[in-house]
Amino acid sequence: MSLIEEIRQAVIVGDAPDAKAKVEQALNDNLTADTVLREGLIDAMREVGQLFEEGDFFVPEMLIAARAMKGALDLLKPHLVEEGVEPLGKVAIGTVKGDLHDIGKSLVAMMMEGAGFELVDLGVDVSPDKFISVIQDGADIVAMSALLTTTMPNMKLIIEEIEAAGLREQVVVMVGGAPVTQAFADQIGADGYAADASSAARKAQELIGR
Ligand code: B1M
Repeated sequence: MSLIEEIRQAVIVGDAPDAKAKVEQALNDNLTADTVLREGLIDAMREVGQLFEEGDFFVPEMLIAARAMKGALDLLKPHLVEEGVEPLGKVAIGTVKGDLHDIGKSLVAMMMEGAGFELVDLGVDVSPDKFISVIQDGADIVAMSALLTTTMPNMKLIIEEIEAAGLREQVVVMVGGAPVTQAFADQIGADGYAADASSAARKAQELIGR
């Protein structure tokens, strides 16, 4: 088995120490950080997403794999910067105002990071102002999560505030969360909706044209 394949397997099974050790070994063997990222980590997370969609993986397995990917990615980041590898785009993600649920949102963030995006996690109970300021700081995608039917309307409010600030044209807006549907996303004028973390990462790539 090649070293890249060993990295992929370590991430898929969620063995964080092994994933880190193998990434270190790959860098010592002069493999480029870009190769390790794309053929090792990103490809592993693509497979994890597929296993989740096919019902072979559940949320815990996906979380464990995403943590292994994150640990390995932290190790890789300085090398990626050195090599001048550009992320696919910058995603600002947060759970909307009034809502404290963050497990699904964090999973979406990890899958998007695994897909090659730079992530700014705004946390929970995020006000429209915070979303606006992160767009002004260059976010390409605003990703909003809501788990309560009572906080879903805040997604519409945030889109309206983005419009009022004259920033709507320069950002892609994605929404999701258990009570959110494609019909709701269309109704409030979001650009994209995804039902789960793995399709959210794919949708983000699609929306940004990669
Ligand atoms: Co809350 N809660 N909760 N809760 N909670 C729900 C959501 C609820 C459905 C439970 C129920 O009644 N059956 C219900 C909402 C009912 C409704 O609105 N119709 C509810 C309620 C009522 C409440 C409180 C009001 C309870 C109270 O205090 N009376 C309160 C509200 C607090 C607040 O937010 N202001 C509350 C509090 C809490 C806890 C703090 C105890 C805890 C949250 C802990 C935390 O997140 N750190 C909690 C939990 C754990 C849940 C349940 C049990 C599980 C949520 C979860 O983490 N799911 C939930 C019931 C349920 O969903 N079965 C419930 C796992 C997670 C991986 O899935 O978040 O759906 P999910 O994310 C998925 C997708 O939705 C999607 O991808 C993720 C991964 O595949 N996705 C996106 C999510 N965001 C996305 C964004 C995208 C795309 C996809 O693009 C941007």
